[in-house]
Amino acid sequence: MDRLFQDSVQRKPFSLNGQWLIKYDRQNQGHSGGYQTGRMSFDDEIYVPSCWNFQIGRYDYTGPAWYCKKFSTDQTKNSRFIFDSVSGQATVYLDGAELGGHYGSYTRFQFDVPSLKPGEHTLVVRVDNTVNDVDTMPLKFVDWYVYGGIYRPVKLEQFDDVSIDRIHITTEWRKLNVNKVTVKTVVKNWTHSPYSDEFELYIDSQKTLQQKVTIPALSTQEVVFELEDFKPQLWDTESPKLYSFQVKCRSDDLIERSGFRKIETSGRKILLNGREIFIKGVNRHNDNPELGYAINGPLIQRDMQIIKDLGANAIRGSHYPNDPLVLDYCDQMGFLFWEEIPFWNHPAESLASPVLETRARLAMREMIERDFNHPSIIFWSIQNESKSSSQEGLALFSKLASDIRMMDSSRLVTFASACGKNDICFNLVDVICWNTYPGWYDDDEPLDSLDTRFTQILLSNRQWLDEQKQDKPYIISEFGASALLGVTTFDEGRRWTENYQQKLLTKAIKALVESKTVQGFFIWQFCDGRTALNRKVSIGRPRTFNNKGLVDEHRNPKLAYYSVRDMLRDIPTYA
Ligand code: GCB
Repeated sequence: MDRLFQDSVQRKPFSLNGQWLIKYDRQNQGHSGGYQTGRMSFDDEIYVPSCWNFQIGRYDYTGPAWYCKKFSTDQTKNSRFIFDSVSGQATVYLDGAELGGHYGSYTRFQFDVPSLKPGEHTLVVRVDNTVNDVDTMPLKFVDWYVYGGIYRPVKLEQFDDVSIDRIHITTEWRKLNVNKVTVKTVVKNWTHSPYSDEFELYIDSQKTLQQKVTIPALSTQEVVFELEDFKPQLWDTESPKLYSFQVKCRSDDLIERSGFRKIETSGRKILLNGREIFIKGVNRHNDNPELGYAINGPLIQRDMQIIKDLGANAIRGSHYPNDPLVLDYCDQMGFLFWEEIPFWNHPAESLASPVLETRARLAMREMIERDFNHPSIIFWSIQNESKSSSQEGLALFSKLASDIRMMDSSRLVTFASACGKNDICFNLVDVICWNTYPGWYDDDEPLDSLDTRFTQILLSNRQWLDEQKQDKPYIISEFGASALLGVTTFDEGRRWTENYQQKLLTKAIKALVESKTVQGFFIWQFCDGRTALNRKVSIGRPRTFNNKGLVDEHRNPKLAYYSVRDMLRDIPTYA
């Protein structure tokens, strides 16, 4: 996985990025045609990581496609094939034999091949980004672009005898002080004999602890380090202090980076290290007009700089697990991050599907396992705008909420509701988040009185929450208006103009701050982004883009960007 820091000293990963061959399989003939061997004729070459939609003529391709890459190894080694993200359903074949499958477009998966023989190998991946109306994540009806392909890095790691597979760092607090830090690692012994070794923990390159451990043959075991006297400097938005944790033994090492901060609620307040915070956030799709989800390091870094400059302190990674690079930048730049699974506008019928339940719970587990150590992440979100007013929603979201708390009790649980006062799932969360679009979808209030209207809505929602005994923080997780870059007017009431968006956002932010009803907000959205091509979505989306960005898809600022920037910079993060 590509990170912003060196994640191992001893490993020599073998990148499987670069040119691959691809065969599109609209008729789904690949299995009967023996494509898993990689011996068919191909349509094209394709660079990995990328989205196939950027190949000429494939902009709207949805369905199966077969990728193939040949590579060579020179020694017999225990091998692990790691895929950072592949769209939809992936099935992986090595030298014609199936290694396994994975469903879920935005998380990492891997397959282990003990004692891979030297020589030339053929790696084939069947990728299928088909979506339906019932049990895919996301569904067919979605307001962003569901790209296809192998769009995050692929690599091969090789091990002699053991591999250190994961580091999870947990903190036990005594009030606002770190009482104990536990560094839990998972170690795999690939060999047929027990492996005994000294395992060492280094913090910022200083050897801190060591212990002798024996891992039984062919098994996976936890190796746990407990730090009783480690008194780290805390991480916060102003001073995002990070530490490096390296666990090593004779034949492998793994490095993670983390920080220490306490996030909790107290009544309606959100507290970061005991200090009340106000969230000034933007929603961001990890998308780019030339690269899609394969948006690379320099472009991500630029987005982060633009958002910092805007005066925001938080980002919602709408609507799926983000690239680990985004999270690394958030950690080191002091952003607060909201992460969620691609659970978007699922209706009640679909929420009852056992297949959807399995997929949602897997996505949640993979996201939390992968991103557990990022101090920037403060919210795990269950879903966006799915039917949280239904019993089906309540049943499934209850399971997801308890899965989250079982895996990670150190963060806040939320979801973005579109059901408002009909929602029956607010008891499940720590923070109530509500999407609302006055002045765009929700009502036709004239622009001039929109601030009053916004205030009325906020006060009435807060009052309703009080009546429901929901004494919790309340956040507006989406609000906004579309503007086409370059379309300006003297007539501010004209929708789709930069002026209308500018006015709407500034009035909304004023109401959000002055009404004292919310603990923060996330503007919809940071930048314009490509949306679904089907008529149902695109009919209200000029250029087939969602145009509610503060900047357009090339990150050119609209008028609203400057006005919002002036306002956000003046809103303090800490009370
Ligand atoms: C929403 C969705 C978001 C959409 C946005 C819009 O409520 O959560 O994904 O793109 O509204 O622009 O309609």
